[in-house]
Amino acid sequence: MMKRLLHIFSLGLALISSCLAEQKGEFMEQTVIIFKPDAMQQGRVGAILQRFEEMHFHISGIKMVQLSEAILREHYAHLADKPFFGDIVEFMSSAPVVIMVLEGENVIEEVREMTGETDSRLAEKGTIRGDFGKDKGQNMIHASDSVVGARAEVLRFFEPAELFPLRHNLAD
Ligand code: IDP
Ligand code: MG
Repeated sequence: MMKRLLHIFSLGLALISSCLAEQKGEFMEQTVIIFKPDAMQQGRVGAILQRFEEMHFHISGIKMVQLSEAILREHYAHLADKPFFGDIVEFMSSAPVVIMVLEGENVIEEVREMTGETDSRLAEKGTIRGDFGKDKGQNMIHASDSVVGARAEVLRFFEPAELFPLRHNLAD
């Protein structure tokens, strides 16, 4: 219990300090992308990554991992009361995934636009989910949906040593 409280407290502190750093212009906006098991199995990682590179977003971290049920329960905590919660956790832990941090001006919103609706069947053609996804569960990628959400996700999935951010100084 005490350990969990300390963990939440340190996460909060890190969140506040990194948001302040961003406000001061020391960091560019970041977002977290997870190439879900369907993207991995259908060989879509390259095609999707190419879209991000064509937007000139900077890759500040990228790795392949097998996500644990514990980290997925935390990541999808906002859906814990939904009947499909167990299915997402099971699907996302069914195979290793590629996870990355992308950086760029307005990257969170732009990537969400490129990603399309949660339900791939409703996502517009030209979006990642519209072009490659199957349905609501198998929708190719996760992408952060807000600055605060992205910060928490960067801290959740990456160690500082795994990140190579483009520091930008407004005075340069
Ligand atoms: P998002 O990925 O578009 O941000 P969220 O509402 O945050 O959507 O949901 C997270 C993930 O949970 C979705 O990407 C999808 O894989 C899964 N999910 C959401 N709603 C449903 C549903 O109604 N059925 C099955 N899976 C769902
Ligand atoms: Mg979401």
